[in-house]
Amino acid sequence: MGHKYTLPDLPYDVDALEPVISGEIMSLHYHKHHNAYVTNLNKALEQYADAEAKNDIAQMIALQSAIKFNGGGHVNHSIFWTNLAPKGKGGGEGPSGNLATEIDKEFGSLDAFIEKFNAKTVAIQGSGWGWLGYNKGAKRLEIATCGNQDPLSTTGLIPLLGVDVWEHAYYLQYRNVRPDYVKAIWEIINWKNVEERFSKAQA
Ligand code: MN3
Repeated sequence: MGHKYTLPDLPYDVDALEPVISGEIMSLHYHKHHNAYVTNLNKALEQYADAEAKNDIAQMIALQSAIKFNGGGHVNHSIFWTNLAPKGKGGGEGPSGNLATEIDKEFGSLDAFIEKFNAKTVAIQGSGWGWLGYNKGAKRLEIATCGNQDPLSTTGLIPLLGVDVWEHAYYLQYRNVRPDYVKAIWEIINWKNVEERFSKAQA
């Protein structure tokens, strides 16, 4: 049997992102939702290995949507937790260096980037994610959105910063008002983490 995926440690306490994201939301989101993606990913991969051992291609194909959904959920949330930081511990402190320069070059300013990112992310129909990604071929930053748990890798971009707009990410606190959640989240974005991802993506 291959590698078992595990729930990564949360880099802060569940209530550390308050008041932007409540401890109740974080606790459910991490311990229940992310944990379920990990459990179901491992289950699907185990079934896939069985099907592969039996040369059962029809079953292998049938399992691909479960691998995409749960594997995507695991990949996306593992990035998302590190993209966030408590206020006073880096949260919302703004990009610097090369990343700041590239954001200005691509979008005009940080505020213009945030405005564009929020508009696209708020407009996602149903569940999904808004992303800042790096297009390595074109050497450019791009804003993209993905439905469901499709990881950004399905678009060819390298993920730098993701915002989860599934209702489980905000509904208990922001109810149906997704724009308020997406507006507030910039107060806890861990730009240091985004910069590290940008450096690695360019290497
Ligand atoms: Mn989520």
